[in-house]
Amino acid sequence: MIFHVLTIFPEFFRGPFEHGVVARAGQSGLLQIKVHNLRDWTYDFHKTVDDRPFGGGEGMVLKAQPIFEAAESIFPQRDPAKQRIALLSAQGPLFDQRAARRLLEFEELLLICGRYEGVDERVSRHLADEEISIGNYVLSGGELAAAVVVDAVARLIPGVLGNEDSSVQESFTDLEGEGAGNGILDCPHYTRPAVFRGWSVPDVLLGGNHAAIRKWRSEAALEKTQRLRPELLKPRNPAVEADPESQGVRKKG
Ligand code: 9D3
Repeated sequence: MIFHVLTIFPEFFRGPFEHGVVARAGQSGLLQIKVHNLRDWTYDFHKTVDDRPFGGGEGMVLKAQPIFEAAESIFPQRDPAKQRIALLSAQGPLFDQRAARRLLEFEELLLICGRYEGVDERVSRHLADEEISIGNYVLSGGELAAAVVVDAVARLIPGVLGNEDSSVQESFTDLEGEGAGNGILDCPHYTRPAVFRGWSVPDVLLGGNHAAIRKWRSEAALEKTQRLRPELLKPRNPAVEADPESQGVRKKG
């Protein structure tokens, strides 16, 4: 899979993508990450990417032209079935594990990072296939969000994790499941020592009774979910399963 990131801060991505699973996957050829500098598609001396908003108001808006031209040169033969264009913006539908799985189906993903007060709305309406927000909080730009999306999608690529199976039995996998599964959290984990500052590891984990351990883990996972994420145990709106577009999987118009 090829990840393209379009940004005015290409140097931002040196850190995040040069470590961990993403870096190793890059070295083994399972994925490619290409960071593009938006200013490469400007023609004026100052490489202007932003301008004042029509109608007045605070702050600057990223211009449509450099973003459209960048996308057109990154995807010269645009095939929407194989190439996905996503605009990282605070206004988008929330990114989750289900969205990560959905993006995995594309051969190439272009992540456009917003900055300043916003991005010319024509990018959202006439270029991007979808908008993505990573959460209900205000960031100063889309770069951190793009790194999150790359990480979440990249680790789902078969062979990217050392253990091919470990991505299919972890905390949020159930959330992606079809049908009734609402998903619950992973069970708690402990390692040595058996007593740390007076806090003991549950006795059952120290014995070799694997049936008892399985039972404890499943009960502890449920208890932890109830305590930390009670909303996961409530039934989900079935309309979302029937109509993914209601969760922001958007067709272009
Ligand atoms: C403070 C300005 N806001 C209006 C009151 C709008 C706004 C513009 C630009 C809010 C945030 C940003 C920059 N953020 C992103 O580009 C962004 C983002 C985010 O802020 N939160 C969660 N996900 C994302 S993805 C991109």
